[in-house]
Amino acid sequence: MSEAEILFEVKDGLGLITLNRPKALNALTHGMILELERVIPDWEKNPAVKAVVLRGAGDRAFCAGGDVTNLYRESLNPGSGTLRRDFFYDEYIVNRRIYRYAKPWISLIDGIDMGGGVGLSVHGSHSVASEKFLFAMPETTIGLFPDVGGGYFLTRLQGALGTFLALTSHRLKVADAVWAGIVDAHVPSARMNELQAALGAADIFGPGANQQVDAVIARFTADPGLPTLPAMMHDIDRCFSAESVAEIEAKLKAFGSEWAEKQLAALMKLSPLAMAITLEQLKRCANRSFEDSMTIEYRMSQACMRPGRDFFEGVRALLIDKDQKPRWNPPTIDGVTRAMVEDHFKPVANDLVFD
Ligand code: QUE
Repeated sequence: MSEAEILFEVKDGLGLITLNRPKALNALTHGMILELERVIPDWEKNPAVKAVVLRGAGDRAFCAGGDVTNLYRESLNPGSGTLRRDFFYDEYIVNRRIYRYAKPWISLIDGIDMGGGVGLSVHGSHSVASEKFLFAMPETTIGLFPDVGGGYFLTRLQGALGTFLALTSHRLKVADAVWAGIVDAHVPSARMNELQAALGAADIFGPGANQQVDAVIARFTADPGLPTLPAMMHDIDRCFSAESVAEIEAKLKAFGSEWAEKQLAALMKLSPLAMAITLEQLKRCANRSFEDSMTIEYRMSQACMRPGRDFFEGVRALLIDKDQKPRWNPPTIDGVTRAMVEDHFKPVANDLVFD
């Protein structure tokens, strides 16, 4: 008997969800996504559930992302399965359900929260993070783009911060994430269980439910320390407000600081096409509804799943063979054409469109 990958329990009026693949850093499988979509609509209507609390099992991760290795495995037998279509489709439906959820959706984040994990936490009504929190949208590292609603939430951060996080995969600790508004508050790891018990004991109902949750969280909030981003924002805005990836690279070169050189070196390792489509994604999603953003991202995801695309090479190099040497196609940003980028934004069969 293998243990369930995701656990559900209703206790003290809370719908408790535990992502339960600790050895895989709780990375989301398609099965976990389908289970979420089976249970959480019911909890939204069920009067025995006043709020949802989401946690990750083990002591390292909340959720490290989507289980991209299964997508890679499917690609080894072209035409063999539908995971490449259904995984993203069903994941984005869950992201949208969380964004529109009628009850408090509270993520207690006690470790790594990246990619697909962020899609479960950032769109909810509340999120708290411990000193073990580590955030990133690292998809350009594997030839993908910051999906799960990245186009929506990254473009609503201050200045060019979202573009910076999306392109460089830069990691944030809790103080910076609170400062940026990516999580609501810092709660020490040692007090997470106590916070959950207090939520279970609290009155949470009606139109004041979110404020009632705020008040409980406030009792456990601690100072996360000094953020590093404020001192960086001037440089981020100068270098990452640009029309193209080539322009960002040129600005970083011209800037000539140690910080700029470090960012440029980071960009040089990433998929040029992934960076180009990511910048286009952010432009297109900046003033769109959540639903429109998800439709855009679904089209992009399907274009990235076509045979021979950088995604498979990225997963191979970083997660399968672990040689850390992806051979991107095209290898540099000047090989990326307008047509290659546009190809990621066309309607697809089985399109994800919300009414
Ligand atoms: C970039 C990414 C991801 C990544 C590594 C990157 C990503 C992702 C995983 C991941 C982590 C743990 C697992 C797993 C996958 O790693 O999105 O199956 O067990 O999900 O450099 O974007």
